[in-house]
Amino acid sequence: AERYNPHAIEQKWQDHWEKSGIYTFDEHGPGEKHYALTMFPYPSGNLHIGHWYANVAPDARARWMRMRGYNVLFPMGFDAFGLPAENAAIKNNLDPAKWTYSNIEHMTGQFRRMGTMIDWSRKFATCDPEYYRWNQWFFTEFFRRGLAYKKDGLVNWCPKDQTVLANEQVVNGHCERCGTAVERRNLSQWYLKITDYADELLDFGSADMPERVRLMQTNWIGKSVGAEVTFETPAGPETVFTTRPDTLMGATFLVLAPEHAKVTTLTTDEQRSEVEAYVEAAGRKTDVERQQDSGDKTGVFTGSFATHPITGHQLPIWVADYVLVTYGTGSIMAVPAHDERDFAFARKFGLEIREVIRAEGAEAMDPQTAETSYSGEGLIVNSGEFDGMPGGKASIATVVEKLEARGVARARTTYRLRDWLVSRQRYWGTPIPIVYCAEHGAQPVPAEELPVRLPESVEFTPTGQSPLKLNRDWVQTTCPVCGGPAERDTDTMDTFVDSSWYMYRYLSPHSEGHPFDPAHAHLLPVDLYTGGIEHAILHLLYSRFWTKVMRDMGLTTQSEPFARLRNQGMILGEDNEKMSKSRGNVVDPDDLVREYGADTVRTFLMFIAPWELGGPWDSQGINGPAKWLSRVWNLYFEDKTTGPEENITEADLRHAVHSALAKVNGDFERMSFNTIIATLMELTNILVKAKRSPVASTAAWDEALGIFNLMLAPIAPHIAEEIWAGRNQEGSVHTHVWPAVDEAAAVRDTVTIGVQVSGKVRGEVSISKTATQDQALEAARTNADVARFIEGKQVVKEIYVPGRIINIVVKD
Ligand code: ANZ
Repeated sequence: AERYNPHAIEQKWQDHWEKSGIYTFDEHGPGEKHYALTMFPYPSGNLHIGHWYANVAPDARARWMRMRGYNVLFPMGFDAFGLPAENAAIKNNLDPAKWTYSNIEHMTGQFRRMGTMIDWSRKFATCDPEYYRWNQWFFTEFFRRGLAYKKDGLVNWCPKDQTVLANEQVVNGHCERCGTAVERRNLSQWYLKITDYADELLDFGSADMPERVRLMQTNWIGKSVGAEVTFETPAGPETVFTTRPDTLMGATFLVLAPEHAKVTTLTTDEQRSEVEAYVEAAGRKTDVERQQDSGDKTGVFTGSFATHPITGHQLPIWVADYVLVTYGTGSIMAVPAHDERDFAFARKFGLEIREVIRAEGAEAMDPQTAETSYSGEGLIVNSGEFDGMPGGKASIATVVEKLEARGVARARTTYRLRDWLVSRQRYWGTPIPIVYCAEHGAQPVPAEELPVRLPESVEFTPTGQSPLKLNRDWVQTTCPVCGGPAERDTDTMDTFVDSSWYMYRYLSPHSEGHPFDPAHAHLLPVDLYTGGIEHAILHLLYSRFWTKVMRDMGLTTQSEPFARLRNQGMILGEDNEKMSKSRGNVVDPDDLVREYGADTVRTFLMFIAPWELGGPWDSQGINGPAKWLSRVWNLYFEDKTTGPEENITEADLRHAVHSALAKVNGDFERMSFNTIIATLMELTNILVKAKRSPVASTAAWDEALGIFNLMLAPIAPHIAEEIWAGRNQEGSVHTHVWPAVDEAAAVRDTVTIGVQVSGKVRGEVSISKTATQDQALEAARTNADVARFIEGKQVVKEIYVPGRIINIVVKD
């Protein structure tokens, strides 16, 4: 018989599947719906090993779900707007659209060679005007609902990419994409009002997401419960936000952010030059630099004082850049005894430290010698009527109530989350569908005029202004209200808008009347969403927000887009470093497919590590799965196998097959792919032996080959299909129903235990769990492997430890 040659079969089956359309999803098909989605790629040009890793395991799982009778939607598209296309255009003078679509074409071919069950009839790219038209439609709907607004303000500016960035795209003060230090600029930009949904976004409801993802989102939203307290100052009342109103009596000074509006009025003439110099220097630092706790605290005195609302004490007002203008009210009451930053600041500038919270049983704090603040909850001290109450969360409500009655405070909750800045000064994105009329201001482009298409010929050199601005013909338009002259907004949308709702578009990718056809809403939500942990905050938070707005618009009844989320790990280079061209440790999946075939690459990527962990590439390791699939091939296509005659019984064989099947089911459910492959490999060993046993002429053998073929199908779809055809089965293995576990065969009343002869393991016997000592020893003595070592010798002792071991001690 022929040897296993993946190249002789893979392309053939891929063509066949495409022609027969077995992967085309039919929303009216039988079975419960199951929507499985893997995050769509950016069309950078090539699928790398990470794409394979991210896609093959979810593909195997989707196939398993389908064979189990679910009606599985498993689509794919391309997240096609963004800077790389534009940068390629600038560098190589290429049309970004041509560059993008040719990459998509190439990558679609690579996906096909992976042998996935993706329904390509649903493919779209977010740069298709038929797609981004709906970004624009959503934008105008958000605008009408007050959820999109334009605002002047300090924004993050990347000097290299020459565009504004959302807060989420700034990592440690640097551009997430290119690593350049981010600057601050004052610009008028569009924002989406995600803060309206802050509280709801903290509630994950039924959405099953990994704990760390929920934690990252929760921290990003940063809800703080506390109070606003008002202090009188020479520039009028100043309100601060605090999470510890119970420490009010310990407030010994106020601090304003350098950009705070009252800084100028509060600064006395004497302090003016010092304060101005400080404010200017602070303007050159990023928020992150300012908040770095390692840094020495800096600040200046304004020369003015505030009145403490309870004691009437005069508290000095300082300016310091550890207070951010964008959080709370941009000013704080400093409580050095109980806040670390305030403590460091007070120590440095010799300001008063006053203890008002004490740990139970602790000594009083000595403000002269104390080395740190105490930020625990403790008990309230030195605070008049509040003394003896527990501090912190336990007393916030009571303390605030009492202060409220005196008219000095009120309860307040703040969020770290900011509205989503969506304007970008680049070309390759969705034009913002707003026109400006001298008389009617900002007006949304009417739905029937959408899409506002990107003009095709533009000058790309990034100037810091949108390239669209230079195209006067495109910019000049008419006002939808009065028909008079008007100008278009020349910015494009953040590409995260595109990915915030794409999972809906797959339901009806060609719908011209809706972003998605409501008739298909029963396919929602996505049942299993898979992708990288790097999207734990931005993409997931944005798409959860988008879904809630869509729900409020009446487009869906769902509040969460994804019922279950799972993240794969990363495949590193063989050197345990991240793969990168500069390190020279990149593994190209195309090369691997040419050498080993797609089925082996698929199998190896599922076998190499627990899927959610990932791990280093192993160029030797891939030979294991390659050899395994050859053995599998021989099992079915070789007439005889060489090796000694074996004695596997029908019961043994059925037990092996059905217990493996039960294990594989459980592992697919919990997405433990490496253990699925391990189980199938073990089962192969047994099948190879069974083929050399009399059992190979029984019905149990036929059943074993049939079930194994089906179990192989999700993992290695091409070889499984070839085996299916080779066994003269009808149709495709991939549309066949998954086998049922025979529970009686899967659980067994026999155990396999080792047999030692004089302490050395010589063989194994399968015996009933309830076997007597005599029966067990008899089975051991007659076992061929064991018999050889006791023949002609004198048995001096026999030991049987039920369920564990038999030891036969002999003497010559
Ligand atoms: C007095 C106080 C006493 C505070 C104390 C803390 C401990 P989170 O939990 O992150 O919300 N704060 C308020 N606005 C600020 C700003 N714009 N920039 C920097 N810090 C600011 O933090 C809330 C606490 O951070 C507030 O509670 C305030 O300090 C400070 F024993 O007020 B606290």
